[in-house]
Amino acid sequence: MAANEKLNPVDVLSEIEAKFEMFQILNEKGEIVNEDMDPKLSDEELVELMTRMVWTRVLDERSTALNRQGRLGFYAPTAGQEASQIASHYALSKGDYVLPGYRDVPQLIWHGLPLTQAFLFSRGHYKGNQFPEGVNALSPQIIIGAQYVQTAGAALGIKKRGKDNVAITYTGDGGTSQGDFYEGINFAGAFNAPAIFVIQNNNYAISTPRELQSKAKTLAQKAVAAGIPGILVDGMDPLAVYKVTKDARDRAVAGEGPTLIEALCYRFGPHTMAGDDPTRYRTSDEDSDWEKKDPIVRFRTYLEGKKLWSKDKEDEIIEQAKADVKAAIKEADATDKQTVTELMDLMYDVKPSNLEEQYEYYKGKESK
Ligand SMILES: Cc1ncc(C[n+]2csc(CCOP(=O)(O)OP(=O)(O)O)c2C)c(N)n1
Repeated sequence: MAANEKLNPVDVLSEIEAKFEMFQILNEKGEIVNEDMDPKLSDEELVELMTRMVWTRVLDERSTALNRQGRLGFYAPTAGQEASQIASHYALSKGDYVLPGYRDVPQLIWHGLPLTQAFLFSRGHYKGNQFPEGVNALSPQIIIGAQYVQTAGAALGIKKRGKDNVAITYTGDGGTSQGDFYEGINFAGAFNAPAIFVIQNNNYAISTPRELQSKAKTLAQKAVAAGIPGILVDGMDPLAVYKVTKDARDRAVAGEGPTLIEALCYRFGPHTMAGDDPTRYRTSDEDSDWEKKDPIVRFRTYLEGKKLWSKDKEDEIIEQAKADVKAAIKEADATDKQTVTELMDLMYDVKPSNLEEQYEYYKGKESK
């Protein structure tokens, strides 16, 4: 630019926005379109990743049905988001810390949370929040965006302890409109903390379309203001999601700080099972356009082409997942009901005096 030429902020913005193109490796037809960036997972790893995605799709179908039968409580469907959720998690190590949103129960399960406990969480039972030792994770966050601030803190803790781990968190597109989102990425950037911030942009915050959430052309570009790398990825492409998360993890562990990942995806089902009807705000054309991008369909095509996958293999996983769900719900049913006094005992070391009376009241009722 000539010295006397005025800097034009409109041009600066356009230049920045144009740089955020969607990164893809495996296209809708199951073809590799970006050979140079292929993470080159081994055959075994590819099969394991597909197995986890198929298993998770069955879990979603079964959880939705269990909710309709009144056997589960809160449930946020996950079908369509398997690449964003499972492939990003697959790039992590066991010692990493997962701070999920309410839709991210699958990542918790693959991080080691027993399925029975996930079901108890859904039922609002406190045992669903008592994670086993070694499962480095928090319970799913219900307050939109709050997990972004917690993740900055968790990542700083990892750094101070000199551990070779990261803290990863997930939010939706709606979550990026919250103050906590900006505070989290800014703080992690300022402290060069080993954090990975994933936005699962499924195009809707309940019924509010993504376009109404922000004037920003991409959500990934919000990283620029925090001075951290941001990348827009095809969230229906398991190889691309794996690759960008793995790279982000490598950078974080090498002391190079946090990354913001925007994964473009779609939820095939309703927002939650609490009465949302997506036909009121999405068209069937939009649904079918996204169904063509299904991460499981394209990954299946790719693996079948490599002779790594078959219908028999998939049926085996489906049956296994159904059996796992059946066993876990049976165990959840057999768990003792929680009592009010138990909740109070867990909550307080020394109970406030105004609760003593209530405590004694419930203790009397429970012993009857
Ligand atoms: C601070 C806060 N405000 C409002 C809500 C109510 N609420 C629950 S889900 C949701 C939409 C979130 O959308 P998004 O972040 O895109 O995530 P998605 O559900 O699509 O995964 C809202 C507004 C909440 N839980 N927390």
